[in-house]
Amino acid sequence: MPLSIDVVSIFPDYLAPARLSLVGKAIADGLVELRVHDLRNAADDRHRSVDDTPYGGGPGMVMMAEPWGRTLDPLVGGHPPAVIIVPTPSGRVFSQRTAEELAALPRLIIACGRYEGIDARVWQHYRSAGVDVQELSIGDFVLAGGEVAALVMIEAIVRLLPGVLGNEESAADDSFSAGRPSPLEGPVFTKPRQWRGLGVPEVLLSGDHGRIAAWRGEQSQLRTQEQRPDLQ
Ligand code: JBK
Repeated sequence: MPLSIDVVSIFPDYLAPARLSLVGKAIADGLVELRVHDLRNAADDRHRSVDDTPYGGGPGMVMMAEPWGRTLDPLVGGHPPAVIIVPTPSGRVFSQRTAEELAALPRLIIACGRYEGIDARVWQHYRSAGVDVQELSIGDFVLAGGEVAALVMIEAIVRLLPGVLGNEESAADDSFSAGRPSPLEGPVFTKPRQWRGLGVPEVLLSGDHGRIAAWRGEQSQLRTQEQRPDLQ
């Protein structure tokens, strides 16, 4: 069965890049079904409003519960049960482990809000109805909305699905893969052997797969120490 992904956004065109490249190929190959829904179709006034001022005051607008409820009800209803993912800077940090867990599920709904967020009762409601709602952040920085974070998560998840990567580019060696001794990949080189006076580390030309693996392990460790001492 293909992985089913429903994305809800007020900017459905923001998800267009998901039809390109690796994720686009996975869709074309029938490994992923991607549907994008315009939240404004569930608005109930002439202006198609989906937000209002925050209770308690303060800057910005908050997305109203009703359009979200109307849009999510028919998506949440199906079988097998869907998990709702909410990209938000106040969520748990999305990691390679999260991508691996989500890639094992059959149905994902990604709810893209604007920065000030969605009325919290929407998630209260679906959680009390038994839905797994996961608020996830792609990092400690501020975006204009959840759409780009949704694209990031979709790409990280879809490339892990069986049949998406060729044997050549297996996900096992990637940075952050479980099972790597150090989490970051080291430097890589390709032809030509000399470029602007710079050569390639001799070991990579040796054909000695044991020495090459050992060298890559050392480089991975150095790289991690240098760039991400927090991971050591
Ligand atoms: C951020 O997933 N995020 O990290 C995210 C989602 C929506 C808005 C944001 O500012 N950081």
